[in-house]
Amino acid sequence: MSNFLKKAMDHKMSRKAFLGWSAALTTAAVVPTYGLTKVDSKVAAAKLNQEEKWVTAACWHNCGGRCVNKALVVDGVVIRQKTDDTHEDSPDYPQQRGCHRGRSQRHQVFGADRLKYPMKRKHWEPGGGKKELRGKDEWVRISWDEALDLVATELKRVKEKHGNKSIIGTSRLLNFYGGAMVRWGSSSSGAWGVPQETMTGFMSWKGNDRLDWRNAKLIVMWGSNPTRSNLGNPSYNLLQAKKAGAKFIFVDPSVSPSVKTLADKHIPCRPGTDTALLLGMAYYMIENNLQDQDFLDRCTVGFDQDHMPEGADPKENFKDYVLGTYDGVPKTPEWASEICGTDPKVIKEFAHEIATTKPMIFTSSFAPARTYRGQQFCQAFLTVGWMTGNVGKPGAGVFTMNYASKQSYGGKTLVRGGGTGLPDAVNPLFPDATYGAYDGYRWENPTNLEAHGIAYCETYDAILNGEYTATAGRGKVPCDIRMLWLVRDGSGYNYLNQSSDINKGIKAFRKVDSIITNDIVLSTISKYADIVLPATTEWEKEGKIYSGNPEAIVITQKVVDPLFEAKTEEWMDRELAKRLGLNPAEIYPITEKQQLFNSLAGAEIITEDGENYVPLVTITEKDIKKWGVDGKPQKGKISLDEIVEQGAYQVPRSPNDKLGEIECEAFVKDPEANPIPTKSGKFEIHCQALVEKIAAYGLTTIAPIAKYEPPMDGYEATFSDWKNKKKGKYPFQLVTIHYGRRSHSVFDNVPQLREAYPQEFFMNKRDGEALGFKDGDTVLIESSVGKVIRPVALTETCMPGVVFLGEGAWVELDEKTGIDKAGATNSLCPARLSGQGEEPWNTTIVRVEKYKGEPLKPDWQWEQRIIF
Ligand SMILES: Nc1nc2c(c(=O)[nH]1)N[C@H]1C(S)=C(S)[C@@H](COP(=O)(O)OP(=O)(O)OC[C@H]3O[C@@H](n4cnc5c(=O)[nH]c(N)nc54)[C@H](O)[C@@H]3O)O[C@H]1N2
Ligand SMILES: Nc1nc2c(c(=O)[nH]1)N[C@H]1C(S)=C(S)[C@@H](COP(=O)(O)OP(=O)(O)OC[C@H]3O[C@@H](n4cnc5c(=O)[nH]c(N)nc54)[C@H](O)[C@@H]3O)O[C@H]1N2
Ligand SMILES: [Mo]
Repeated sequence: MSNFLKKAMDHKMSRKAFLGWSAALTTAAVVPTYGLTKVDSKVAAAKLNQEEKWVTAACWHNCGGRCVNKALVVDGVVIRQKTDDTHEDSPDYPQQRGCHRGRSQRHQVFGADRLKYPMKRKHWEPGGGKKELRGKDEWVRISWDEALDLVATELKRVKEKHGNKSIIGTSRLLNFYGGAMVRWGSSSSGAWGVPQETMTGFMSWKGNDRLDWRNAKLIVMWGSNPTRSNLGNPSYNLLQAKKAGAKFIFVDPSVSPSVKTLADKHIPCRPGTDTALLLGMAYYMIENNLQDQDFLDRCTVGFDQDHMPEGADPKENFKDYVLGTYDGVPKTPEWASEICGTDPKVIKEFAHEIATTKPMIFTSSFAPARTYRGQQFCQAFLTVGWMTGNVGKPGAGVFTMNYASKQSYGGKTLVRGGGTGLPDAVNPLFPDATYGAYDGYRWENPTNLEAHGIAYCETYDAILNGEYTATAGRGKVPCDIRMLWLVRDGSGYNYLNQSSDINKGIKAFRKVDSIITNDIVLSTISKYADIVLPATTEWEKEGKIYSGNPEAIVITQKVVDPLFEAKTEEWMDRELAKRLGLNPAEIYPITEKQQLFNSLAGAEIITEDGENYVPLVTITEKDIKKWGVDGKPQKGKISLDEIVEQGAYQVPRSPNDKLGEIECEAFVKDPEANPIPTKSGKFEIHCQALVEKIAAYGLTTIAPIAKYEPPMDGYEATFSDWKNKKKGKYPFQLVTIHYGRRSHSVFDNVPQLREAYPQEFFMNKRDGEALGFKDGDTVLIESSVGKVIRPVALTETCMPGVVFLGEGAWVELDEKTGIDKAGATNSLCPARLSGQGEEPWNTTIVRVEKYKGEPLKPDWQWEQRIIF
């Protein structure tokens, strides 16, 4: 056994863990995997002689990767994991290999801290019951019947007494039961959604096809860290572009792992100040007449006064704003430098380089847009990108990467799964949000007067104070939230751990009558809930088709039978439906098996000429009979048995194939003949639709062109006296990165991953030393809303004045001191209302000092949350 594993195992032998473990051995038919590492190796060897089978096992969490994960099952026990070996690996046709998290999946599925039984908070009773004990009450094991009866009765009571609007939640079942209030906003892509949609006309904007990235001479990656947050193939694909000759420039407040592996140049920029940097670059380009004027004139509106969209004030053009013609403030590189911290010489060189190197890919991730009034960054980024004319051509592109795994892909979807056949279930209280819409991307039409929802950052205040901001000019509206329905239906929750201001969140959680969750572990939301229903993981369910990048789909299989008393969400919904007087067959008219079959039957692959889609899977009468489903035989490229056995289908690529695509090529060649779906038919540097849509949300306003306005809690706010540069109460800017240990909060409980990625607080060495810190010291980090302690890692990789903490650690709050020792970033980030409801995490300010209490023990040595 490796030292690493040994260490990771040791602490599991704590008494509590051991007890949980023996319980598992006696009550479960299935022996959790990691137990085998404790078992004599001869036993394992003997097991190997039994029937063994590799199955494709889901890796279902929200990192975006969707890599191939395989589990070796012997006698119902998973004894090993591996990743994609369905074909030889090559840069053109790479394997879909999983990461350290995917390969730790079995430690999660079979962890000693898996939820085993339905349970109830000891003092909860319908309507409340010592609500202040949420998060610290005892848990009582209850039967499924009792749990379902309690949940159904309470749901009925709340609906009848207070109405559907007193429930916040999204689930298929609720949609059939009158619906519920939705939380809306943007937790993931920050402010990107609306600017992208209104300025480019497309809800989602892709880059050119992956293989075309190798034609780029320069690739700018603005605020993105693919080596950490796009596991799977993106970094590998980017490396191919580098090998083919592309130069990489990263703009980031840290020398991230991606900077170390890919960058030729690193441009430091303070968080939330990117707009200033971009404006400084625009100034240099305009001053030296380096912008692609032909492209701007033909394909955009709003750059200068001669090319304004209809009805706009000519004075509101971008060029004159940059030059300071009307406001008297030229946005020179020197002006920018004071704000963003980048040397003016570096700004000029960078601007020169992007303006003169063609073709260039100019791409950004989401992090810089997860800032207060983040729209301004998106506006400035697109505008400066368009000033270089790098659109619609090989090796070029100006775009945000649309979710992690798509980074480095772009182009057409080459293979895709079909629908499950489950009919849509519309939430009557929020008709725009269909069932299954992912929480993190909810920016539906804000002018819909029938939509009843609360912005993420206003939810806790709404619960505590009884009013919220309704969109479309409805202003403040009273509300009386009684129930939180955190019963998962395929998406995350964005509560407590994952949404701004955990401390306020806990207060809000302690106000409502009841909180119901289903979960696989006692995650933060479940810890503070009343009734927790144990759910099967995806390893214990009928398979599904997963897609990540556009070239491959993964077809998973059931790996093991449900552990302990875990049940599927669908089973729970059906059982609850019966108790609520609903018809389960109406909610789920088809079985899970049929749903998988439908997605396989509906799977499509692109034709070799890249023009059409044809069925992927061949299905025979015999298959239909064997599966016991409804269906029709069809002809495809691969048999049903084969695709399930293979577990993945990937379209082979070669540089000469016809499957590539240059995004927006036709438009750029002839914009008049091929207008894009914006109001003007062109890219809108000046965009009235953006102004109006943001105004409709009713939170903050935005100018029609990119302007820098100091964000709330940005760099400027770290000073008490900006002019004399005197620092204030919270002198540091905090960035909350996506971290290697986890996919958000998921996997944070896995000790092996805890050890591999300690939850350190990163800070510039000189900053730390000035405060008297030594590397590894436990430090106290404090914001206006909370306190955290963590070991400090002093490093040259952080920009001075900027500190970093990985988001997603499971909060461990000591209520006496108000200190969270786990280092959950949302213990520190205040909830603020901005633009389209984007959570402005990366504009947060903090102070740091030496912690006077006991130094922290490494968290992989902490006790796990084992209940029964
Ligand atoms: N390991 C892991 N991977 C993940 C996830 C995960 O939880 N864990 N989550 C997935 C999901 S859902 C998403 S949305 C994506 C998120 O992907 P990203 O948004 O790309 O990830 P982050 O780590 O937040 O930030 C990327 C880089 O931006 C820099 N940055 C932060 N703020 C600013 C800023 O204001 N300006 C500039 N110029 N740079 C800034 C950070 O230092 C970091 O190096 O990741 C996905 N991948
Ligand atoms: N400060 C800060 N906060 C952030 C971010 C940031 O950059 N900074 N990033 C944000 C981003 S980009 C995103 S996308 C959100 C994500 O926010 P969430 O979607 O809330 O995060 P997850 O941790 O993925 O939540 C998944 C939940 O589902 C449960 N779960 C996992 N598997 C199963 C299962 O099989 N069945 C059931 N029933 N439950 C399961 C887990 O225990 C967990 O409670 O976080 C956001 N939060
Ligand atoms: Mo996300």
